Amino acid sequence: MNAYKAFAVASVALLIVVAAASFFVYPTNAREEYGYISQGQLSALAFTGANVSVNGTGNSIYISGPATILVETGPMKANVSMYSFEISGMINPEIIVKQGTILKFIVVNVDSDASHNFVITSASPPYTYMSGAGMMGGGNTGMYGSSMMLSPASNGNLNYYNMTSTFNSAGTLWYLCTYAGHAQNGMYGKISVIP
Ligand SMILES: [Cu+2]
Repeated sequence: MNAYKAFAVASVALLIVVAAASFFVYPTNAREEYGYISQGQLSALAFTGANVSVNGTGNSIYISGPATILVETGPMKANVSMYSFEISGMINPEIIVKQGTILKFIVVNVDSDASHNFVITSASPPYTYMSGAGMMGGGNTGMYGSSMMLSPASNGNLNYYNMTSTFNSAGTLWYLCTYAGHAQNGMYGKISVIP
């Protein structure tokens, strides 16, 4: 084996070791993932996955087990307030989740002229103009998680943030946008964790 070959083999071996170490050190449910996607990539994401039942007439979604939920912030739709979340085709639906469930939220800001985030809290409405002041998270902070503030879409790039929350205790929680004035104007919804 010449020196070049030995170097190449050593490099590949090192890459494998580093990749394996990253995998074990950072489980996916603890890693913050963010960036931007195109409208086409968003369309490919727009799914209702396993363990998810949508009740359109009840404006609710029931989740019986581990699932991935797509949350679009600030939908640009006629007759829909910009102070909204769109989940599985519904506006600010109640999310009913079985206790103990791990949910991955893919939060995508589809609004082209406002920033939004997605924060889970036990603080109930009504919310004030600055309701988010004490809740503002820079990442997966707080008991149930919060996305970073996502800038408006620009040049077809939609900012997203992935977060994972485990709902271990039965009770009522809320999701909201903590940008000043948004929750006050209705940008929130209920999460019911049921035994
Ligand atoms: Cu907002």
